[in-house]
Amino acid sequence: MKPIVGISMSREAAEGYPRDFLRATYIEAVRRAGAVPLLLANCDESVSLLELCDGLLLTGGGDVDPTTFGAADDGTEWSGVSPDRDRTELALIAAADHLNLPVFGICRGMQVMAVAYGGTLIQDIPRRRPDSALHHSQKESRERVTHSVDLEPDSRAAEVAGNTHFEVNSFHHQAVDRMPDGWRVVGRASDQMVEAIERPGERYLLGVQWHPEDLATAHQPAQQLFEKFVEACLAYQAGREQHVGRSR
Ligand SMILES: [Mn+2]
Repeated sequence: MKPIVGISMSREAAEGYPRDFLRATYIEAVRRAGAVPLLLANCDESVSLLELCDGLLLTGGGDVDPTTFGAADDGTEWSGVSPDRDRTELALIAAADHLNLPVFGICRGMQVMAVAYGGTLIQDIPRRRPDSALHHSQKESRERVTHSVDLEPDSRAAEVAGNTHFEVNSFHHQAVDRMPDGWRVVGRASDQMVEAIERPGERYLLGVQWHPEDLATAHQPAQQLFEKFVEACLAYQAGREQHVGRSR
């Protein structure tokens, strides 16, 4: 059986009603890499579905509530804050830890990983870093690349992407600020904004600030981010099947 990747979802209001949704490029990227996507709704019960999963993909979306990382509201204009989503994803990350699952975080997903392990976020790049000449909230379409990233040559991120310097897309006004203990910044934009993080060690814990799911068909590093993550999920699945009681 193919490995199963649990995928977190956005929660935002549409026409006045809250809804959970996911852009289909995430689903297609996971499928192309050879895994089965399992969408995880924003509710406490989703944590039990992780028992079925071989990996967790944390997706992009609205801002993380600053109270989750102990920050005061600094007057930033928030967009898409959802306490239900924050609570669900923080619980999923804790459960993934317990299960030793591989985790891949994209955009908000990388930020929520940093917060879950004790890091903080820059709440609004234009306010905190007005000197940045880069536009991290690009107006171009999602499959267009607009700034470069440099990855640390000895990082998992560089090994996975197969390259240390390439162009990416960018849809964020927040960024990782203080890093959690035991984690490492492994990618930066030319204005030094954090673009990739990982926790060194055997377990696959990697986050990127850009959106490889929107680039993956034409962009080799983006495609490989999904393929190598699914390889880690396959290895997890193989290990799980050796343990009586954890097979399905
Ligand atoms: Mn960026």
